[in-house]
Amino acid sequence: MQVGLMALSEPLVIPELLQRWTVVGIDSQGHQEEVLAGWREKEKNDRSTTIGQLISAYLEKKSDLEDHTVHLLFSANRWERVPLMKKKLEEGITLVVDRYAFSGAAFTSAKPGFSLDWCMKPDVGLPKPDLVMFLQLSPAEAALRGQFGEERYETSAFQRAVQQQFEELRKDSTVNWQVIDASQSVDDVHKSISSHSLHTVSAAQSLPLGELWK
Ligand code: FDM
Repeated sequence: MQVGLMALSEPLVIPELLQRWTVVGIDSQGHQEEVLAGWREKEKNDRSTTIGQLISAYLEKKSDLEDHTVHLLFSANRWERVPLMKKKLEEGITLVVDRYAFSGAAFTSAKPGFSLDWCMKPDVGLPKPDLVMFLQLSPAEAALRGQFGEERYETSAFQRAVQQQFEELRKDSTVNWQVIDASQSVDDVHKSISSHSLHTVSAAQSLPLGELWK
């Protein structure tokens, strides 16, 4: 059984890279690859679940939600996809998951009054990624890449606080974190992601699916 599952927790989205990411070339090893991004598949108009729609409206500032509530909704939105994720993993499909529980913990714990420990709790036991890639970019370089949009959380001060929380999360040696230098060219970033991915997919074949943060 192949249990490759990766989460891409990036401080800033690089659209060209995400496009390439979906064609990372896992097929050349005879494996299938599939993107399962839950509510985030807005490019594909997939806001299929009720919870996903609540989160989207909140991020687009069309509605307000209490901070603990939105945190738990993000987590619930992952849990509601777990049966499907497990089914696909059992079929031998490698899942590439954008953000996942790591963004959940980093973003909420960057808000005043939230501990990282509390923020991680609702996601304890989710399918554990075999690899988590963090695309590292300095705030100065990130600023050159493009402007923030209108969505909630898209301010430099908040993103800096989020980055600090990611640094805390990365200290956890039970998760296979790999930091990718995102200041390289798109080609080089792609090569690096591709090589980590292929290595992990092949190593994960003989491993059972783990439980996150347990
Ligand atoms: N985000 C994302 C959270 O606050 N919690 C979560 O659990 C997840 C998955 O939502 F600012 C935040 C991160 C980001 C916003 O995500 C929308 P995208 O990937 O930028 O669309």
